[in-house]
Amino acid sequence: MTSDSSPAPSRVRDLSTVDPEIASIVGREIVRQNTTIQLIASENFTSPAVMEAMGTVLTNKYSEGYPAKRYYGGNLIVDEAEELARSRARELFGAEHANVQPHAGAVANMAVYQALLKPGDKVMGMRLDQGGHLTHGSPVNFSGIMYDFVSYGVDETTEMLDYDVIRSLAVRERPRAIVAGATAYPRLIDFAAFRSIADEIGALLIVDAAHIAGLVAGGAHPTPVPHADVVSFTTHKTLRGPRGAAIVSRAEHGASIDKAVFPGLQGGPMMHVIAAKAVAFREALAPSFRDYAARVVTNAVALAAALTDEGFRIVSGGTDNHLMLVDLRPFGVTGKVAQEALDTAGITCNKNQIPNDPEKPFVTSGLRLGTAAVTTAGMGVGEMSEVARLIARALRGVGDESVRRGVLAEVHELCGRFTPYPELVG
Ligand code: DSN
Repeated sequence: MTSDSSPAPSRVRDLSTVDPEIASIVGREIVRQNTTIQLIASENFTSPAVMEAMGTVLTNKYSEGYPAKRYYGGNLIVDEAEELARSRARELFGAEHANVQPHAGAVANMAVYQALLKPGDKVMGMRLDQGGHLTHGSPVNFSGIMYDFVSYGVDETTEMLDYDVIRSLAVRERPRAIVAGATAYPRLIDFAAFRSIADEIGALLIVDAAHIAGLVAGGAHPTPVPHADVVSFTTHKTLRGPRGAAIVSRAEHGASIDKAVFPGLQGGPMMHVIAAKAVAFREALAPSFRDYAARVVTNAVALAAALTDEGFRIVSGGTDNHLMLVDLRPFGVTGKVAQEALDTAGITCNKNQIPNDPEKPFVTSGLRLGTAAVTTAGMGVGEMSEVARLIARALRGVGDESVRRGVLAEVHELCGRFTPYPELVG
């Protein structure tokens, strides 16, 4: 209830007046992102333009259906936003069809499976504890419950995909589809090899490019699009867009993908987010994005090398993409302890199982580090050495308050030089 003398809440423009608690949370999160180092491999700093598109009246519109085929009126204007997003996605990835409505990567994968498979079909995917994803057949996920997944992993010695072993498994199991893609695999994925394996057994090839979508768009990772039947990806990781997902595919799968997303799984699309996806695709089509994608990889290679110099073991000996897996066992700390120690020292990352990890998923022996966000913030190869030194110092001094404070002070100084949102204050 509002009194006659005060404006209705919807007319008050200032969040801090309408909801001081949420305003305070937003303000403190701005400070956290501006003053600490973000190394979570699936995160990035999206642009002010993308965020502006998300905070618009497009959030008010109900648009079930697709452009020119909506269930409600009043959609002619937002249709233009979805058309722009679809055509830019097709152009960016050289794809025949695009669906930009999935709210998240997991929903995108669910839609892909629903479009191409029947419950109970056999599918091959990468094991979660070897670098895959929950939706690639984990027994606790819908994918493992609804479909008969068989899993491949990495070679025990090289810690890389062995395409001969994957081929043998595929020939033996004869899945209806093969899922290629990962959330914690630091090497290039050979999509042509996956296509040839799929062709040998008449299987579909589904690529989950969530992590590498920005690298693919920027030419820093070989594209899966010509090889795959369908490619799903999230828009907020290396692609640097709003939180959400999209699916690109061959034209022949377009109608069934669209039907699976809506009405199969989702209701109304988020038109404000779709508009923001269109902005992100436009940004990724700009020549400067190619430079960004290349720098993400150069920084990852530099960070992995600097961490090796500090005494860490890097899984598979290095990285070709935006991320690396750090084996912490030489330092005698678990992933859980390391994540918490680094968090309190101003370095944000996530614990992650390494291949054949003796520790449980909530403890782990490793960390996953990515360079997409720090590269957006402007850091380069020199700063990667500084970051590696700070990580090593923090983890050599776990439990030592003076070490923690010293690292945090240096983190603040570094982030003062590379602030992602200097125009935003908390
Ligand atoms: N949570 C994502 C990641 O961090 O890779 C995967 O869904």
